[in-house]
This record gives sequence, structure tokens and C-alpha cells, in this order.
Amino acid sequence: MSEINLLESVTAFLRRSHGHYINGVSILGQENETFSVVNPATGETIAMVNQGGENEVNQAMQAASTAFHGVWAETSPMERGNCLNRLADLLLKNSEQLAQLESLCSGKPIQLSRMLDVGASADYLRYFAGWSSKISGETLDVSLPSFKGEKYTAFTRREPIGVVVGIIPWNFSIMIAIWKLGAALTSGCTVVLKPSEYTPLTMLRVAELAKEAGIPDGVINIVNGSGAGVGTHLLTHPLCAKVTFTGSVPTGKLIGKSVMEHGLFRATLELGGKNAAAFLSDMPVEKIVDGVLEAGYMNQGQICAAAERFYIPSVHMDAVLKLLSERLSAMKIGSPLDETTEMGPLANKEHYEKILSLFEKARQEGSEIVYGGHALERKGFFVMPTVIRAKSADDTLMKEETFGPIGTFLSYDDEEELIAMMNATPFGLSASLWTNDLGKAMRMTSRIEAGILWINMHTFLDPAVPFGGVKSSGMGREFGSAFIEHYTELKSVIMRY
Ligand code: TXE
Repeated sequence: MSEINLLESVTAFLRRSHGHYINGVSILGQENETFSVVNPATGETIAMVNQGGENEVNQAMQAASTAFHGVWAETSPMERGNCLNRLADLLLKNSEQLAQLESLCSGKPIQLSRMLDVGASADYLRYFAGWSSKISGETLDVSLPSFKGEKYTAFTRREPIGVVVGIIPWNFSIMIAIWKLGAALTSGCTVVLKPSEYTPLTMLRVAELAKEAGIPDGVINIVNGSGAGVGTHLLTHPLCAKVTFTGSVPTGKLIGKSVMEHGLFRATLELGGKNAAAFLSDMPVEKIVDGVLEAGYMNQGQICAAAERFYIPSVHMDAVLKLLSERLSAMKIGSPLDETTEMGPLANKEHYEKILSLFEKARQEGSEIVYGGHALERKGFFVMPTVIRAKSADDTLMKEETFGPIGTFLSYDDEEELIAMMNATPFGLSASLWTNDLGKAMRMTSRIEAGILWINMHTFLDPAVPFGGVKSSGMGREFGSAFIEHYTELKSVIMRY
């Protein structure tokens, strides 16, 4: 056991009274209600947080709007980039504190928190920082003829959209918030973020670091509370210019409907799905199992782009399931604060109960549970990594997102049938193809319905490569240059002379 000691700054932070971060100040807000933050590894409450309400939403939106008009949109692009780079420096300087907070609140193994929620967040910030000085319009030639010798010139400007509301899930409470914050701030927008009610602490600390980095008050605001309460107030607030959401498909649809009803029309929705990983028959069994472990089980399967449907050539199926079960049985499940832990608990009780009910569903439907399929007998929200052999493509676990450490497997013989099965879903966030025949992979690429397709890899996101879903998995793209369109308005100017 190599359980790390909590830093004194972490225990001190947990002991504080928590609420919101508005206009450069931590505040408790005016609501009397509080909610608890539960450590999923123990089931114990580790902090209490004040629930926000309409009042806090109004204050935060007003602060963000004032900072947008008076300060941030007027800040030079270079200085905006410098601010984001300084915030990246401070994330790394406070890396261990942030990683420990993330692991305590979400159950993520500490090594992953260090690598992704802190390390990758700093990289994303630096990537977005570089864009601040490169967002520009273009000059255009007017196409119609002039009648009396007059001349025209035209150009476009990319102008920041205004106050962006970011609704954040619990699986990467820092990194996903940083995706939204980095894109908004580099474009000249200001933000009001609502973290998940399961992981409300980490961004409160990041907001303090943002102040230290020289980001002006009001540019970043955090309001904590429920989706139905704080979330709804934010989305319907008249100062909200855009919403960017990552989370479940049902909530995403609700948010999409709500923003349209309130005349907002600007939403980026990054939702989940039921991602497929398909292994072609030239792949050896060991490589298939390595691929399945990479694609399906990281962070207890709680990654929106992770694979949940696995298609295996029937000739390899038995051997793959046998070796995979052996590899999973050697996986170290334990405390997220143990540096050797490979799999922690599920992030919260509701999610744990949902996963247990899906195990039950698989049993009722007669799917074969090859490995796992039950909770661990210990406190906290631990379940076994699980392998299920589906009866057919109609099994619930081949269709519904579990968001857990569950791989469901179906064999195939024919590659045309494989493509049809991969696409037979209302979702389309990600997919992967595994083969040494790159020519075949390239021919299949255009036929697979997914926003991101990996070849011989899975779940690898990069700030330079656009990310987002097709079909019911969302709309809009994060990263690359694609984000610019979603955080700026394109203004055309035509001049006669
Ligand atoms: O997600 P929600 P929950 C999946 C996963 C999980 C299930 C439910 O399968 O079991 O979703 O988790 C806010 N207006 N994913 O309930 O509801 C909410 O407060 C405005 C996949 O946590 O999507 C939180 O901040 N906001 C996913 C955020 O939305 C609302 C990651 C996400 O919550 C709202 C998380 C409303 N009406 C869960 N209702 C992924 N794809 O990455 C809720 N929220």
C-alpha cells in the first residue's frame, strides 16, 4: 500500500466554508441550504457547500457582463494569452493540491488526476493562450459590379460573443472546465461556470489561482448548486450569450430545447453516446486485449469518449474474453490516493446504483457476465470491472450508455455487417478501428458515423484536434481552430468609397 498523505493545504481547504466565486471574491451566498461533497472511496462527507440560487446567478452574470464590456474584451489579445499561460504555470505549481482535491471528490486514481486534470489542463490552457493573438477576420472582394465607378471593400471581424455559461460534469471537474474557460477567455469572452454538484470544490480553487495569475475580477465566476436550480437560472438569464455543456444526452437535449425556447440559439453540446471499438481479423488476441483495456476501462469507464461496444472477429472471441478477464483480475482496485491503484470507485452513489441496476438488467436479459458484474464488498462505491458477452445487438448494454467499467462484446464475421452494426445507434461521439491494414481502415473511415475516429488507439484527445459528436452525441466542436466559430460572432463590414 502506498497511500499518499494529504497535503496540509488540502485539509485546510476542505475545512473552509464553501459557496461560490463571484467578481474575484469567494462568497457563501444568501441561500440557507447546503449540500455535501462525498468522498466516493469512503462514502463519507468531506465538505459542505452552500447551494446557489437566483441571487448568486444574477450577481455572477452581472459581474461577467461588466468585466466583458469594460475590461476583458478591451484587453489586448497578447495579454489575454499571457494570463492563460500564467494560470497554466500556477496549475502546475499547485499540482498536487489540485490533484488530491480532484481524487477526493471524484474517486479518480491520483496518477490520473495529476496527469489529466492538472497536467493536461495546463497544456490545454497553453494551446488556447496561443490562439488569442491569431483570431482574425479576412478581407474580401465585393463581387457585384459597380454602376457609377464607385468602389467597395469588405472585411470580416471575429468579435467575442459575450458572457458564456459553462455547465460542467463530474468526471473531469478541472479539465473539462478548463476546455470551456480556455476557449472563452482566449476569444475575449467572460465565463460563469456551474460545476457538477458532485465535484464543486476544485474550480473554486482554480478561480483563486486565476486571480493570482492576473485575470481580472469578474472574468471567471463560479456558481455552485443543482442543475435544475442554478443551471436553469443561468441558461435563462438575459445576459447569457452562449452555453457550453458537457454531460449526459438527456440533460443535453433539455438544455438544447431550453436555449432555443429562450432565443439563445448558441449552444455547444458535448454529450455521451455508446461508442464502438472494432477489431479486424488481422489483430492478434493480445493486441485486441491491450486495445480493449485502453478503450474501455480508464477512469472506471467514466469518459464520454470511451468505448462500450466491442466488436471482435468470432474466431478470436473466446480467447479475447478469457485473456481480458485474466488481465482485469490482476488490475489493482483500491483507494484513489494509493499511487499504485489502477481503478478507483465510481464517482458518486447515484452512478453506482445505476451501474448495479445495469448489471441486474444484463442478468435479466440473459446476457453472459463473463467477468465481474457486482459491487465490491467494501465501503465506498466500488464495482468490479466487467465483461459481458451480448446475446445480440439488441441487448440493453449494447444500446444504452453505462458510463462505467463495463465492456459489452459482440462477435462478427463480415466487415459490411460490422460497419452497419457500428452505425446502428442514435449516437456518434467516437469510434475506433484496430487493424494493421491501413488501406482498409482508410476506406472504412468515411463510412463510420462518429465525430472522432481513432485508428489503433482510443480515447486520446488533443487540443489541436477538433472534438465533438454527430447525431445525438451533440453539436459543435471543441479545440483546434473549430472552437473559434463557437465563441465569436462573425461581423461583416462593407465600405463604399
Ligand atoms: O449528468 P448530467 P449526471 C452520464 C452518465 C451518468 C449520467 C447522469 O451516464 O450516469 O450522465 O449523470 C447539470 N439545466 N454522464 O446527472 O445531468 C448538472 O448539475 C442545467 C456522461 O451528473 O448530464 C451537472 O453540472 N444544467 C457525461 C451537468 O449538468 C443541468 C458526464 C451534468 O449533469 C440540468 C457526466 C438542467 N436542467 C455524466 N440538469 C459525459 N458525456 O461526459 C443537470 N445539469
